[in-house]
Amino acid sequence: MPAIVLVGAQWGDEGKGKATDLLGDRVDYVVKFNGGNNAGHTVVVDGEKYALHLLPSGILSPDVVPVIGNGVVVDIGVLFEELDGLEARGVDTSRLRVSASAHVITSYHTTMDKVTERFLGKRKIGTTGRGIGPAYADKMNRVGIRVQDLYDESILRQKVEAALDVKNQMLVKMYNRRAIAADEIVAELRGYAERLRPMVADTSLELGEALDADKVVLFEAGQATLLDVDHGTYPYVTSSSATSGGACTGSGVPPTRIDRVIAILKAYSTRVGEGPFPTELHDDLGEFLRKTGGEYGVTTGRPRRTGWLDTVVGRYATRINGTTDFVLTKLDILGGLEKVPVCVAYDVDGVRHDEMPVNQSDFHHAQPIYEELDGWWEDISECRSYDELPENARRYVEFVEEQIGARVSVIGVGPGRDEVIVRH
Ligand code: 2SA
Ligand code: GDP
Ligand code: MG
Repeated sequence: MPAIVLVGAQWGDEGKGKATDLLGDRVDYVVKFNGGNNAGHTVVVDGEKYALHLLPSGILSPDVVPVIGNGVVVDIGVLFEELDGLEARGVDTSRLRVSASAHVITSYHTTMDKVTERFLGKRKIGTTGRGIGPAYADKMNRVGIRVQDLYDESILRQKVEAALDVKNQMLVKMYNRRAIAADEIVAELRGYAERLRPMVADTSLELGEALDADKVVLFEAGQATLLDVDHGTYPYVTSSSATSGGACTGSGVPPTRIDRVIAILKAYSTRVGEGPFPTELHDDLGEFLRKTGGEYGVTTGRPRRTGWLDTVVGRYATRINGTTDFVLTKLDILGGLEKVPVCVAYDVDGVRHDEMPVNQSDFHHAQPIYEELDGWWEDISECRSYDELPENARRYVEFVEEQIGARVSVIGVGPGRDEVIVRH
């Protein structure tokens, strides 16, 4: 299994970081291919908790080469902070590779992100404020700055001036803010160049060579299927390709080399930021899931919206990603409930939908149709084999498999590295 893609099936925070870390022993490269420091992955190793934002989770495994692919947007100041933080805790970060073609997030992107959200008011997206959308907008507008541009001051200056042209007019005329000086940005970026230099690489070439040599490469998505710019709940999405197809465009490794796609599905649903969420709970049960599941943003600390599992979303994640198997995380959190509702379809203005409605307005009106499964009281965090799970927990897993049309090969029963059940 040389090339594996790992994606989030819902709205993020399914436990992708832990799943990547789990595979760590059998993997040679871990590649981040989309997003930037908007991601928040929590990995617990030997009781120590690590929160990663920009770095691929593979950075914690000593034999893994972590790679930041061309599809990522890199805030280099944040990258250095994150590297320093890990080094201070004894993690060797020297293996990191950063694509020369990855785009850079500068301070004008974070400024634009925050200003735009404020300007949108009630129509805001609820972004993480990390400059992600504006950096991808510049990339598409062909006024982005790439990592390789840092090494030629005159090219860098021309590109920064081009990028600031329209933005400064907007900042001054529309938002009543001061213009940003190109000199400041050039100085900041040039200040990063030498420390970054040894990490910069043609990562597409290195990954191609690694696959030729039968190395195992894991592509780790940031965010998730319903936050994908094409396949998510647009416009309430992030600005990158978070589904499995993004692994190819975001790394320069072609689809013909991908062997397996693992989607991470949380046993219930959460979402941060704005946008439709059919199974959202606004009651004590929602609070129960948030408290018991520790559902607060890893990057921003925002409380996450919570709700029951939505298998229409799971089915969609199977189709869009070509999922070969699922990791079902946080099953332990559902313990102690009399009944566990699972959404199996939607009612949209009196019409049943078994698949995700293609029309945005329909999805905004979707009312969940639930099937109620019997709950379990036992603490399952000590279970390490499928047979040890209470019967009703097993029934839950099998019901989910039936609904999403794919196998659940791993079940999470706690945050720790070893708190999993691997099914054979
Ligand atoms: P952005 O900043 O432009 O990517 O925001 C656009 C939408 O994407 C959502 N988004 C996320 N959703 C879940 N988790 C994310 N990572 C962090 C975490 C989030 C945090 O792991 O907890 O700490 O708040 C993430 N990143 C982006 C975002 O909420 C917007 O809806
Ligand atoms: P990611 O963005 O998908 O990597 O997920 P986050 O790290 O943002 O959120 C997942 C949270 O759930 C983290 O705090 C993990 O430590 C935790 N977690 C992962 N798997 C499990 C599990 O099976 N059970 C429990 N209780 N916690 C888990
Ligand atoms: Mg997260």
